[in-house]
Amino acid sequence: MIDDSSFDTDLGTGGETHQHESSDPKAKAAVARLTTDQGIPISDNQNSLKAGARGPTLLEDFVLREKIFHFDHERIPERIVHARGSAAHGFFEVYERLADLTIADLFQRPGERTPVLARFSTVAGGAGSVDTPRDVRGFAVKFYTRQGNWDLVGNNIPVFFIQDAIKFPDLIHAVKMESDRAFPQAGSAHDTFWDFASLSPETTHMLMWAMSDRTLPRSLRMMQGFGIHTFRLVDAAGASTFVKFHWRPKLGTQSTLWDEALKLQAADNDFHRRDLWEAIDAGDFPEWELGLQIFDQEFADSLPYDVLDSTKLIPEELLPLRMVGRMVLDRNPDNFFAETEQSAFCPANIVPGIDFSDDPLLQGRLFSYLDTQKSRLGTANFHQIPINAPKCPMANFQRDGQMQMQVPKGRANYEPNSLADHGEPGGPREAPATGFHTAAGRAARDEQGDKLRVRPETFADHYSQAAMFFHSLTASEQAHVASAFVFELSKVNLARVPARMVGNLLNVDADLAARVAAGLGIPLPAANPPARAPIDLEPSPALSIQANAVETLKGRKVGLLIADGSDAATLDVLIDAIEDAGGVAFVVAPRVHGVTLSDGTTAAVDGQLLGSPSVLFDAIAVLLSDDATKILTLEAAAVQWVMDAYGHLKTIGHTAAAAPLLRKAGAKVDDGVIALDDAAGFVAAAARRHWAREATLRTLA
Ligand code: HDE
Repeated sequence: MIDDSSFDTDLGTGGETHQHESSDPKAKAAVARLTTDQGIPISDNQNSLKAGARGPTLLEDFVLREKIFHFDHERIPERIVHARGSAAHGFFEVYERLADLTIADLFQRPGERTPVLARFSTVAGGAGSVDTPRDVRGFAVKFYTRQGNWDLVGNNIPVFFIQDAIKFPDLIHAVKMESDRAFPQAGSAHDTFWDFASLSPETTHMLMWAMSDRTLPRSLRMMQGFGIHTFRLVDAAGASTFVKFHWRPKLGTQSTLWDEALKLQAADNDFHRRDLWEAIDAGDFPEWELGLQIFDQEFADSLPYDVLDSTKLIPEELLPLRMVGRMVLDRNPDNFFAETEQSAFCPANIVPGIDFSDDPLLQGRLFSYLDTQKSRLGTANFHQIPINAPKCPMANFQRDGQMQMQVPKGRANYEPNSLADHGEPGGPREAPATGFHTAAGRAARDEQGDKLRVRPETFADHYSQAAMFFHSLTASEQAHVASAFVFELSKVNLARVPARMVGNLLNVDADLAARVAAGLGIPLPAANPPARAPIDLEPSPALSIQANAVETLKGRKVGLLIADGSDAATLDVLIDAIEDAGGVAFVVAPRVHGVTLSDGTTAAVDGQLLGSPSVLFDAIAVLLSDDATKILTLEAAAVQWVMDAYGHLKTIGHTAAAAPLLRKAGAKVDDGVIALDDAAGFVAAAARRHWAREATLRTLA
């Protein structure tokens, strides 16, 4: 890039079309000159060159041609999966030296910070799709270590749909919009997905997660992350241990309800993207801890499932997490295209001290990502794009190719060479001691034998962990799973598919299968014969979101409904209390300007009632006077505001005068419906949802 400061910064004489010029001479000097891609100053960016004022545009107008040409090529192919995403910069800080486990450089010096880029994504929808469909979320982290880039490309769910990479194109074709009609966008509730899923029992465990609240995150900042596969850590002696990677959000794990997620799609397409951006912008930096599950072959052999099977997890109760560091995201990208769209993650990017396992899903991924980057970013030199380039020195004999940005000097483009002996630069050399080594002994155990296209027998149990997950949920979470299956399968028009799916669910839990069949109104089919009979596994309470909810207002938003005559003191006290508790207060009113409070002052309003439905908030407060209540009780948007918050089990604070509005919305007094004269009580209650209310609103069947 050319540093404009070394050039003449005179903006030219200019006419009335130079709108970016300032009359302030200092500001004028600071404004860069508008040029073509070739650096030629542009005098007029408003009008193309014509033969006469009303005449034809001239082909010689290189300013116009270059501008339109560049615009025509602005888009690159979107990711085939995970197309919609948001990234942020930050750092990873290691707590302790992990030399006993790994030589990975980023884990050696306690307190040291390694720069990271994290990108969160939905899987099925296109780049312009909404943020809150029922979908798995990608959780990809690029660590720019001193020993090269390590990409931990995970999801917010610890297991996956399939066991072998060869099924991935089928899975994705089935879940994406159907190929003849191009709908539905960003959703699995359609024929082809459930046709594939019901024919593939290995998907069952992941389906339980996908139908649970895990796929409806409240915020990208409130999601767990998982590397899913078993990896290896390698120590200085070359010995390795198995490892599974986990990210735990400091704000707690939280989801929305299905009805809420649906309404969020209408309220704000960019709900998650905006939330992440605004939090970082406000200095409220999201944070996760990195936890490791470390185990050896003996432990792996003791499990009734295979640690190379990505449809299985290792319960924390059996193997606790060792928390080894934290990731903080503290900077938004300067440019979405350059730093998010062009970011390229690849599970094959690992550093000395980390190694793969023989998980056949992981092995397939090692090929796919590099390949897809070439197609998406157009050149084998995509690693030179700033967001993808390592922040440590990089040198090899790869040369040329489209969009080559490096200008290597000399003749050394091969190796071995003896050019250095002849006084010429010889180029980089191998690093046998410190370079990447495949873990000793990795090949010895499993990688020999006949060439076979088979699944190992140890991968054959598709139901035991699905049942374990279901039995680890609260009754309310189980009801959500049942309802989600009913909703999704109710959208399926292939007559035999729902029954086939219920036939699989019978191998998970008879009650769940019966609830889904009843919800669909179909007779209970016979169970489909399992490849291997399921076994009883202990529930893992750590898998429930509700049971492990963190009660805090940090990172949460409270909507405050005011109107003319709302009590100024109550509003002040409430805003202070919310902010003291780490929350964000958002004032909503029927109009954004000119709302007059009880003391005659004009209120600062953040959002208009119609544009700020209560789904956008974690709790609400209704601060209305008698007169305003009379008016707003006749306003559907205000009634809906309260009705949704109540239905979504949120805390509702209200002035005594606002009680008629609550009554009209059907809100009944409970632990979560609180009089606003107790601001502290309201703020404490606002930090949680009121699950007991759910049974009064839904059948939970
Ligand atoms: Fe991916 N996946 N994947 N995937 N994946 C991609 O790479 C693929 C899988 C994941 O924010 C693609 O650059 C195959 C599991 C994330 O940019 C592609 C298989 C997990 C992201 C690809 C899997 C993931 C991707 C599309 C089965 C969780 C987004 C664009 C063998 C551990 C990264 C791209 C970002 C992206 C292939 C399965 C996570 C096509 C073949 C399992 C978070 O290469």
